[in-house]
Formats: sequence, structure tokens, C-alpha cells
Amino acid sequence: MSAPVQLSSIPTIAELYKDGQLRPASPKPTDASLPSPSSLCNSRVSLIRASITTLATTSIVNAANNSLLGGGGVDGAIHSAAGSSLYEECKTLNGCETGSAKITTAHALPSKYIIHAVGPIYYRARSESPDRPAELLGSCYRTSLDLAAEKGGSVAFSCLSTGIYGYPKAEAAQVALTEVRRWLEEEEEAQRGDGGRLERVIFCLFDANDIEAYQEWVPKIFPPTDDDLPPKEQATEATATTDQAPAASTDTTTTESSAEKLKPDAEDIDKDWEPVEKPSETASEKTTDISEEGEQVEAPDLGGSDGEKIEKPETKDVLDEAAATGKVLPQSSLEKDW
Ligand code: AR6
Repeated sequence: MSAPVQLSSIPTIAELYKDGQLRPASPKPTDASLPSPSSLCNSRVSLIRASITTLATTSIVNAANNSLLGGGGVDGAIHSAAGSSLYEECKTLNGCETGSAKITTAHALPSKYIIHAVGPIYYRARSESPDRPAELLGSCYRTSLDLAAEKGGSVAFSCLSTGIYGYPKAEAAQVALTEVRRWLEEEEEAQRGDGGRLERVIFCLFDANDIEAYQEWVPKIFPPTDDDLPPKEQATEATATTDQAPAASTDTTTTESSAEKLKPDAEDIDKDWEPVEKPSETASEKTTDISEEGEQVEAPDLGGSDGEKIEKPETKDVLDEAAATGKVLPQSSLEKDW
């Protein structure tokens, strides 16, 4: 088990802009519905690439299923790191509805609480209506933030629904970031100068596709203030062109995408660590559905190129793929890459 990652070592969005690890959206978004820069928000929100089981935040948010009794993916990683007493506590909760969340203590984990949020199975929610996946996912984030705020301190979110449940990563990032921004602003408004009840909201990213999605959407939903930008960026932002690298690096000597750049070498993969989640694919690449408890079931044929069928991977396949592509990362110190 890696050393717990303390809140003080997790950079805020403002710091990531300042270091040049996040860069403004380019070209500048013209969508008037996108929020304007807020130094308050940018200093209360963080990104980190890590296993959420290593974070010493007040709360962490698990991507659970309706039973709340564990499963694969981040849920499996949390249950195995927290110990069997977590399962015993979860049994007392009587499950949870999709779009909602319940809280337990964190047992052997370095955090204090675990918020178990049940995100939507993407294809299933979308078969109800096109807006249903975002409604349910948004509701997970809001309920989790409300629960986290009761405990105060900091909360770290895993990328709910974007693994086994097949929610497209970029769409999910947009929903997650929008809900958090809205919630923080409403909270500021309600507290009126009293400071928020949540010191920090952290997006805990795990695979390269999570990073790509957040690099695309953070600059649109948490755009930098002038003060956030290094002086060089302040001067050039107005003339930025689309051939700029999207984010994550000030290294102009390379043209590789930032997700590639953040990819660890194959030998960095911790052989002792068993990821239980397959690195993300687009939902349309997936072939088999799983039930809300994580078992494989036949997905209905929705027709069309994005009839999301999702596959629960075998751990061995995951490890083989991780070794080959470096897409799944060990839980050690990846926060340094941001
Ligand atoms: N730390 C942080 N993020 C992780 C970790 C980790 N250790 N492991 C995976 N992720 P998933 P879902 C990321 O599949 O789509 C379970 O069986 C992963 O890269 O864990 O909501 C449950 O019991 C992805 O971005 O959750 C449910 O049945 C994100 O976590 C079902 O899966 C979510 O992927 C829930 O599916």
C-alpha cells in the first residue's frame, strides 16, 4: 500500500494553471453558457491522477452499484483496501437508488468516510430519454457533495459511471465539472462570506482517457483567471491557435498528446497491485453489458453506432493491457504528473 496522499500535496486548478500543467481552452470557447473565471472556485477544486484508495481526504466517493455490497472497478479496489468490515457496514444500508448516494466510515483507508454513489448504466438510462444519463449522474454528484459537506474538509470523486457502466468519458467529465461548479457557487452564495463547508473538491483521475476528458473540459468549466496564468500565457492567450497542445505540459519540444505524455512506462506498473477495472474504451467499443451488481448480462440491441454495450473485463486481460499500453497506473505518486 502506497503512502497516503495528503491534501496539502494535491494541487488546485489555480496551481495547475500557474505551473503550466493546465492551459486555457484553445481556441477560446465562444459558448456564452459556459461559466466565467472564478478564482474562488479554481482554488477549491483539484485534479489528481491516483488510486482513490491512497487519498487522505475527509471523504472519497466510490462508484458503487445498487446493492452497495461491492463489485469490480474502483468499488472493488475500495472494498479490498478498506477491509471486510466495510462490507459489514454496507450491509446495514439496504442498498441505494441510482442517482443517489450513501455514506459509511472508511475503515482501513486513509480517508475518514466513503460516499457510495450509484451512477447510471449509460445505455440503460439513455434508453429512457437522451437527458436521463446526465440527470442521474448530476444527481449523484449533488447528493455526494451534500453528504460530504456534512462532514466538511475535502472530498475526492472517482469518475463515476465511466468504467464498467459505460458513460462516455468526455460527456461524464462535462456533467461532473458543471455540477461541482454549480454546487460550489450555490454554497458560496448561501454561506455569504462565511467560507464554504467544503474546503476542497478533488477529481481523482485514473486512466489516460480520464485525463484527456478533464483536460478538455476543465479549461471550459473552470477557466483560468488572469492571475492563474503564468505571465507568458497571459500575453499569448488572446492569439492562441488550435494547433497548441491541449494541456498538461509546458514542454514545447514534444508533439505527443498530453495523455500520452502522462502515460507511465510499462515498467512503472506496480506488479503487486491488481487493478480490477478495465482501462476505459469508448462505450461503443464495448461488447457485453453487466448488471448493476457487476455481473455480465446481455445488453439490449439499441441499434446505431452508440448502442452502449459494456464489458466486464477479466483481471488478467487488464494486467496484460496495462503492461502493453501503460493505461492502468499503479497507485503510487501519480499526483506528481499533474
Ligand atoms: N482509483 C480511482 N479511480 C479508479 C480506480 C481506483 N483505484 N479504479 C478504477 N477507477 P468503475 P462504474 C476509475 O468501472 O463505471 C463496479 O462493479 C475508472 O478508470 O469502477 O461507475 C460497481 O460495483 C473509471 O474512470 O465504475 C458497479 O457494479 C472510474 O473509476 C460498477 O462497477 C469508474 O469506473 C460501476 O461502474
